[in-house]
Amino acid sequence: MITADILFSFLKKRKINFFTGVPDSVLKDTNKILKNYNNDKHVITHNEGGSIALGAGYFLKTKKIACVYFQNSGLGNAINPLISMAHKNIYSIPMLLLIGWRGAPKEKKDEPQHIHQGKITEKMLKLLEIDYCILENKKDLKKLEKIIIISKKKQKPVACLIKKNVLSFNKNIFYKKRDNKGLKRHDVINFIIDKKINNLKIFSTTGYTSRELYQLRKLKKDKTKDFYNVGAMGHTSMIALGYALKDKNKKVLCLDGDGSLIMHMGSLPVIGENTARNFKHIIFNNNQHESVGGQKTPIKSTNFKKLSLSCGYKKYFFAKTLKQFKSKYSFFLNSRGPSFFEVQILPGSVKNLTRPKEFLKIRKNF
Ligand SMILES: Cc1ncc(C[n+]2csc(CCOP(=O)(O)OP(=O)(O)O)c2C)c(N)n1
Repeated sequence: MITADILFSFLKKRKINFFTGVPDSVLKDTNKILKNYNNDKHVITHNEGGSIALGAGYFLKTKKIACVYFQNSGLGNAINPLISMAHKNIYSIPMLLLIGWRGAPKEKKDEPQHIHQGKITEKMLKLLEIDYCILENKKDLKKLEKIIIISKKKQKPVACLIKKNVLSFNKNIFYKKRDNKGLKRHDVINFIIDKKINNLKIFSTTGYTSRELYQLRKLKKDKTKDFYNVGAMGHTSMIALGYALKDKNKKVLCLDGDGSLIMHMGSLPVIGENTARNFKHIIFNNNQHESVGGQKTPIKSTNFKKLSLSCGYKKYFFAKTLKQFKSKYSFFLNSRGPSFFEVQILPGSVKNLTRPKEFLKIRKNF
């Protein structure tokens, strides 16, 4: 184990004091430090490719290397700018990638969507010609030292892999106090389930949204089949659109999060242009990546009404209380879509949250 404080003071001594990335549960202990930095020192981006690019821009101006952090599931998003821009054959941009290693081989079993990615993470880094080290304890800082030197000398990206539970984590440090009175994601999901609308197909996004939907169905012994998009963060709406375009008799409901939505926000005009009347999009807006530690999403000035309507959605709805949601839900479902419903929620989830499993069975039954 190693604490985020030790890691950060180590990096600071090596003049690495600019951070950009996409939050990850493995690295969430770093948040207690990062949340105090302003955008001079820390920027949370929409996706991991964006973080690589931002780190490159930072280098162009400062000649200093950025620390780009993300979960290994985001390596796919990062690959394009790593290969075609930061690689030594092109602009040769040094940077340090701090990668949360879910599904690491020989570790305690992780969720299915992390297993293969975990297995191939080292191979992917090798293919990308990225030197890397594995950080497990304080002694490994020596290895980190070496790869930072390589990055500076050879002017190339290098990586440090960090497994689950290596960075110690204190939940109370940065979780906002739960406000039990406010609207929660599961209140809305609960209502949606209880409405038992026929011909409704639900697609849910990565993290707590899918887990809560799955759990609440189970608790209610409700056998309705949903599609839980546990991986492929940010792509739920496209999966739902593909289905909606081919089954106009069904209402297709995508349950999204604000972090997921902005990760691949380009999907909005695609949905708008391919006007699927039956497409209904709910975004649970809690202004944070709650599922991985509550880090802020960069959407403070985003106006989802203007955004969705300007992308071609036909209708926009808004609710911040369950009463408001209940009164608008039927209008939303029956509106001529694509329709967008922004639901402002507070953090807070169901106790002992389980996880969807048996994905092939889910696919078959869906
Ligand atoms: C490509 C990728 N990057 C990062 C993650 C880690 N991750 C899982 S859930 C999540 C947060 C999702 O945030 P949001 O959609 O706002 O939903 P909330 O957690 O607030 O319910 C993140 C960053 C991931 N699974 N995949």
